[in-house]
Amino acid sequence: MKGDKGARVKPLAPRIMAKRVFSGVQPSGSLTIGNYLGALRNFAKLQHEAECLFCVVDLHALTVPQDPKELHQRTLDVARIFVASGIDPDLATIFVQSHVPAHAELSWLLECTTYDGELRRMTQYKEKAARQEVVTSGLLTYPVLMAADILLYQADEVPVGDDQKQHLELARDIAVRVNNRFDEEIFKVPEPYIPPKTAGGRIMNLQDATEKMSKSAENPRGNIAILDSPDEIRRKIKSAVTDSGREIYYDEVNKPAISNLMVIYSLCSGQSLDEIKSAYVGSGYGQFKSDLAEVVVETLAPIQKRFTELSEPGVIEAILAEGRRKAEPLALPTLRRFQDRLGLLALS
Ligand code: AQP
Repeated sequence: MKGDKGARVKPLAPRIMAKRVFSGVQPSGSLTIGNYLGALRNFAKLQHEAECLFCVVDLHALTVPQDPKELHQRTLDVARIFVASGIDPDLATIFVQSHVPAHAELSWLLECTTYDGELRRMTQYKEKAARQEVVTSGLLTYPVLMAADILLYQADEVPVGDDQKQHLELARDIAVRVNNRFDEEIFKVPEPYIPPKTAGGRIMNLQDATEKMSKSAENPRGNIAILDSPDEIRRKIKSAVTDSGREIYYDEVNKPAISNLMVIYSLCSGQSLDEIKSAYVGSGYGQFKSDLAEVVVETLAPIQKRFTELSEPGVIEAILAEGRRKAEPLALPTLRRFQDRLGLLALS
């Protein structure tokens, strides 16, 4: 990325890539190491082998109450974290969902082909609805907006964490339903790319290893935020729950908390789970946790440094403006074709 203060990002000639990848992140809280290990890290790798669109899905964040000022700031911050995590705006398209109105338009059209029962079954809806005093219809229909995000770009592949698996299956079902109805490939049926748990597909909460680490969690002690200071990271890892015994080995069923910490250690250090197990034979949890904290601090330090550099006014805004310029022309032909097949009147 070449981005001096306020500089416009130089448009490059389009690269010819065999596949197109789309993924999004909600600006609904401070991004966690779960978002990084489960999603962002993979985005940075994929940009070298596919045409990638990475989106700050701000409309999704509105499904639960948001403070407008915070939402505004977080939208910029998520885009900064994309770039700070290694996504290069010269290689990938980075943009904000609400900047391309076709997402919301297609979402409505797809809602009219999705069944109420399909949405009410969604695990994430049930979990999030249970935590809200008032449940908006947006929380229920959110997976349709996610389907629109993906189908609009004819994405071949969608890299996500394990928690999004069910939503992706719905996006595939919707695509197949529409294609069958019109006997034509209106939408490409996307393939999920979900890393296994040991490769970061589901990083768990440090205070409760049965819960996914989540950026909007009520208790921030269970999360490591990408922007946490080194001391916060050390404190949170020190107070992370552990399992009975003192041995360190991977066993998701009997040692879920230690297994989760080992996965974080492994992904941050590049060491295998077996190497970590051997390194800590007989040493107990204390030493392991204190080393883990340093490994996490070291992993996040360059991202935090880059994030600060990107906070110069105008830098991220220029990247997002360029992203919208690249994304919208990719989205519109799909929307127009579907509108036409549905019988909506176009005026020339
Ligand atoms: N704990 C996690 N482990 C692995 N991957 C994760 N992801 C989220 N949490 C974990 C992946 O990060 C990407 C962006 O997520 P999102 O912003 O679309 O929302 P989410 O999946 O609902 O993530 P959060 O952090 O739990 O957000 P909130 O608290 O707002 O609901 C996705 O690919 C996701 O799978």
